[in-house]
Amino acid sequence: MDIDRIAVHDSVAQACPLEAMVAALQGFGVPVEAVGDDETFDASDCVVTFSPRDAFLDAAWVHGIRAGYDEFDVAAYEAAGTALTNSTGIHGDTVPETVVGYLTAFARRLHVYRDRQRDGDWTQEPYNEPFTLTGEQVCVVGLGTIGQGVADRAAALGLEVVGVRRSGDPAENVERVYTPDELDAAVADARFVVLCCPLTEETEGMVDAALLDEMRDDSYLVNVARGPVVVEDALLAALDDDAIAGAALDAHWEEPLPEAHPLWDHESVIVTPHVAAFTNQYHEDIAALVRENLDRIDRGESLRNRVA
Ligand code: NDP
Ligand code: 7N6
Repeated sequence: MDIDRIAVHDSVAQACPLEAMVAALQGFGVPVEAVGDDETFDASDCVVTFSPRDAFLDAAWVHGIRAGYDEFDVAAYEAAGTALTNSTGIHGDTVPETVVGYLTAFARRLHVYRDRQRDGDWTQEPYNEPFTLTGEQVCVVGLGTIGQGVADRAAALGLEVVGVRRSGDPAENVERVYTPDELDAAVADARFVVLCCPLTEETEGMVDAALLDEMRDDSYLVNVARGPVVVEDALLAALDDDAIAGAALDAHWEEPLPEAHPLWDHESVIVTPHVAAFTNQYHEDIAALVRENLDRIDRGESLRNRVA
């Protein structure tokens, strides 16, 4: 593969300023330019993008600036012979730090006090509501870059950590690793269930009414994965029926979450607008991945994070 141009698609603006991304990709010995939807591509192009476009299939290599690549048609990339790489590996601090924020808010009731602050309301939570993270159990579903980061931080805070992944292989700071067919058992004792897995045919709808029913009624669901991993109606029903205590949702079924969506008004729900990974260094993190792969191309090596 010979790369003569890095074309930065304007959809990257969904994660970082377009100009910052273009600037961060300079100096790698390949011309860089910002492009929009009217651009055409050829077999000497590398496209750096947030979202897929059919025209990218004409490029040599497409780099998605997200870890999740569920919106890309992997089979079409394979058929076209266009390399597709993703950005797994750069979210090991950002997303886990956000998850620690959710867990701490729920345990220490910070989200409730923030709501009351708007009304100058001094009301204190009932005696039995606040608890400490220490000694509670968290179940981390997906033990990759993000899941491991969550597990490490949770263990440091004194939580007992269990996890789920297909391989079932042990993971650092995780006391028991379950496989997806044991998901019921994995969530049963957890005060927090944190979804850190990709959206795939296997994980779509994984958190359904039956699984929510297996969860403790004082437990919290955290979704930093993708909205459709959770069955929307089942979650809304579980929240309305107090079958679980609350949820923190960064990933949603429709984004932006519609203005009239009932989740906005749930006191026990923290809604964030798909920002768990946001950082003012995102352009640098992506540039480092692209640079590594340009170097690999020069050395005739296979691409890191290649998914097609
Ligand atoms: P990784 O590829 O590093 O990790 C994914 C993990 O999920 C692996 O441990 C994998 O292990 C596991 N997994 C795959 N299938 C299943 C399954 N059926 N059940 C349980 N575990 C499974 O990805 P990242 O940690 O970088 O990102 C994970 C996902 O998080 C992304 O795909 C994306 O959707 C989402 N994400 C969201 C962000 C946000 O802003 N909210 C930011 C970044 C990512 P194994 O192969 O053994 O199953
Ligand atoms: C944008 C991150 C991912 O999959 O959903 C996230 O990486 C988007 C900052």
